[in-house]
Amino acid sequence: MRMVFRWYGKGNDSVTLDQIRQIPGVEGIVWALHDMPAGEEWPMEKILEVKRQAEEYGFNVDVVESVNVHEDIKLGLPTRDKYIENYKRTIEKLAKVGVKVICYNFMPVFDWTRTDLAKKLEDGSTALFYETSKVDHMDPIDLVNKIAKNPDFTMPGWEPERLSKLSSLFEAYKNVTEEDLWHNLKYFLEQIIPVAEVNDIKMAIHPDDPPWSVFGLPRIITNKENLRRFLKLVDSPYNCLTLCSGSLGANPENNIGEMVREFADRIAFAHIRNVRIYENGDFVETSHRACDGSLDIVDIVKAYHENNFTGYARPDHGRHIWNEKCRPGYGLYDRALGIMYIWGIWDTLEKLKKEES
Ligand code: DNO
Repeated sequence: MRMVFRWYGKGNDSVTLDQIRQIPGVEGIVWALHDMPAGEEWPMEKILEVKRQAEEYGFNVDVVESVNVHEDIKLGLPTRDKYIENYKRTIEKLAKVGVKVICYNFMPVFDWTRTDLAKKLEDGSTALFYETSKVDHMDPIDLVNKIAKNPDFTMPGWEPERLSKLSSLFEAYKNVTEEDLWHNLKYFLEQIIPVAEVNDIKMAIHPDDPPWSVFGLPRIITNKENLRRFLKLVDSPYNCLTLCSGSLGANPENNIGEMVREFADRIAFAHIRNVRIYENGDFVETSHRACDGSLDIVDIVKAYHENNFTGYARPDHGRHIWNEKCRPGYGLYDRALGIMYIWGIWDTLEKLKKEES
């Protein structure tokens, strides 16, 4: 397992490379050009600049998260081809600086969805929270109008500057079914994966977070059957998964250890974090420790270990602790604690394995 840590870039992250360097066993940063709009070709100078910054601290830049997919590709519009061409050019450029894995997602309109970015936990820390009834009973267009009138009432990802785009996007997706989305994803993969193969870059799709339809939008990367279907769309060792325990794990029917065991050779990137699921389906992000949440993180790490996982892993989100001011879910402290928990499990398993042999 090769440990990496997400870093949003100089001036864009409260965490510094100097700090990340002091977390045991982190060999690379997970990065992206966050100011590049989806669909555009990434400029080489900017790519090289991140590489230079990372290498100054001894980090590799093997993992990019994410090269975002333009909505026209997900919608299957005729304009998609030019965005797919740009995507291919970006893959080629990233290969030139040694990138090995590109994480992306195929969620319509929104990436991850939460209703509260700072839910207070019993111990005084705060964490990302999802309230099912709030999302289920919401008419998105109604909400768009409501926010336009009262900017104090908002949701993560619904910032006023996105509002105008939101209503037209909801309109565009009105008749798009899950099967349409599968179809559009296959079209995208059939073009992208051959380029990834030639350039030795694994394309690792991130599951939908949460793994069910939100606001009536279709979502398909949600459970074991669908992961199987996804991997067969283009059956190549370069068509891979980012197996995110916290995203898939928000549905108690998803057994993450089982998924790791089934898909191990196609997992290029592991996101490891815990969530506590309540009886009504709400969930909150917790510390990584197994007993703090609903996911058996020990079994998940064990599943990777059993499979001699040599891919990349990151601690994913953390709580906000010790009064840290940071990007939601992306503080230094709790993610560093998460890494030490993962290493604790991993090193113990390594030692037992050596003693047994
Ligand atoms: C959340 C992340 C996601 C992920 C994208 C991948 O913190 O795991 O935003 O980066 O879904 O494209």
